[in-house]
Amino acid sequence: MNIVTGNKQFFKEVSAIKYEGPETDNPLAFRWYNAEQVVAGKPMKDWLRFACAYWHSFVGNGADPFGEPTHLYAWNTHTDPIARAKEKMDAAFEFITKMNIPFYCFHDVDVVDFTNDIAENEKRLFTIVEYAQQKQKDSGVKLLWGTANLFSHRKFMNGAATNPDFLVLTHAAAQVKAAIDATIALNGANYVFWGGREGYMSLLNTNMKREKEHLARFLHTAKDYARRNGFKGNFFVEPKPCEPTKHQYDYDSETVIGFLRQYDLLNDFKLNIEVNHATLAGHTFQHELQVAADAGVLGSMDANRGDYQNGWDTDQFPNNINEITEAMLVIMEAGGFQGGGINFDAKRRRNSTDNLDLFYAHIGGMDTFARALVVADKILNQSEYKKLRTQRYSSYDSGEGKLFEEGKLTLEDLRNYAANHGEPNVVSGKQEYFENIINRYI
Ligand code: XLS
Ligand code: NI
Ligand code: NI
Repeated sequence: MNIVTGNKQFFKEVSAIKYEGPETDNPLAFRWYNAEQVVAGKPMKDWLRFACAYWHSFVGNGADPFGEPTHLYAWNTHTDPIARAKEKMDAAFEFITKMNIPFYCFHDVDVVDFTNDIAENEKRLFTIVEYAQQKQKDSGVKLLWGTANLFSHRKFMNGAATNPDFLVLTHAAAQVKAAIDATIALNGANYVFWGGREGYMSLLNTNMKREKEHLARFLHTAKDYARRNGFKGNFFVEPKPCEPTKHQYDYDSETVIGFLRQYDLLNDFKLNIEVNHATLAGHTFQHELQVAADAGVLGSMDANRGDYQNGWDTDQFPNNINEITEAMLVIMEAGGFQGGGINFDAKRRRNSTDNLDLFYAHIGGMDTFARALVVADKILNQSEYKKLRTQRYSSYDSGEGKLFEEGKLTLEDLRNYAANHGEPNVVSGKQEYFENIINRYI
């Protein structure tokens, strides 16, 4: 990867972040992420496929409902929107290349400000897409996915594809069309739909059936357009149960898979699973990944973590090695992501105001995943983990258990088997033993 800067350098105090190993004292180095190191037959960079999220790292300004921005970006000073967008992209590619992050992700409005004029927005987006094409070429950085922001503008307050007003739906379509065009022009690997406002605040004013049908029709229409225009990548739906709406239609992995199946979208759509969305849905992250993997739709993930003491999407950088190790077990057993990677949908805290904090945040996140990858590989290949789990189900591997799995036994057969074999033994699930295996390899 080549470091790419603009005329100005925004992160002068930092040069390339390199792997120095677990013993290093350098806080601006990787202890675990060694891009070319081979783990289970693949270099780390190919397992992990890290991406930087444009919106958190170069747009989000630290403002919260109680206070004004605290991240005062040096790349946010121009009054001309295109000049400002270009400086922001200079900063983004400087950071991404210094971090050795191979991919990035963006919403349309992250890369350039939009107006209320559709043609003007398309023009602006294409100006900055051309700029990005050059940056990608110079650096080797690629687009993991593009998306459209269908939740910030006030016109989307009652939904985008699920809005009761058809005109609003068409405005959403205009944005999605341009964002798909941008993704294709930038050779993006995937395209994401996160339905931030696709849900309801009150069922009293909502025709849920009709709204969900509109959402499905919208996804089909967008997918057909992209395919007609040569897009070969995956579409991802990103589940989240609530926030900003009270109830979102893409609640969790199971719900989204059911929806995609019902509306015949499973050939083109997979899932993008986010850690903090899983926990908001009352699941562990591992659960959401496993559900997707079992259905063959583990597309990609948004990496972050929540806060156990509150119920918001706090989007903190990941640092929980146990949680991420358990996640990597699922991802490795699934053979990796289908087309996606690990996008840091995470933001530094409001009071982490130094440029260096952006580096520390990503270094910590990347090292957590790299370490978890190494640990998970050992657990899968050196420990009893897989064997013990398989053994729990061994009664289905032969005899009547096997016949049951094959659908060859009636309810009477099962009753007779029970009557002939007496009371089942008490068999331990060994949960603590399994938990100890994880910690032993960390
Ligand atoms: C918000 C979502 C959002 C998507 C992209 O909670 O995570 O950031 O990833 O629209
Ligand atoms: Ni996300
Ligand atoms: Ni989120």
